[in-house]
Amino acid sequence: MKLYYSPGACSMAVHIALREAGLPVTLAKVDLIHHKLVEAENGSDDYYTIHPRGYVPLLQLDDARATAKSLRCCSTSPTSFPTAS
Ligand SMILES: N[C@@H](CCC(=O)N[C@@H](CS)C(=O)NCC(=O)O)C(=O)O
Repeated sequence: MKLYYSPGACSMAVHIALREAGLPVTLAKVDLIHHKLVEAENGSDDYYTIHPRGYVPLLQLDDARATAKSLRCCSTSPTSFPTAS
């Protein structure tokens, strides 16, 4: 799974919860001032193409399901996430 995060933002709680749970996670850092990915993906650094509101956290599972709700990321099993749309 991949966590889009920004240092000092509320994504930190999700990051801590995932680490505490021992779940494997890839991190993608987001510049929240400019809503840009620090490392471009698929040739683009525009974070709005990944999250239309430009918010973190965004947790993507390997099957493309995702959630952008911190509480859901922390309290719900990743296997029950809704399908991203
Ligand atoms: N409802 C979201 C809130 C997400 C949120 O407000 N994230 C803030 C950082 S703590 C953000 O990404 N702000 C970017 C912006 O306002 O452009 C959640 O449950 O985590």
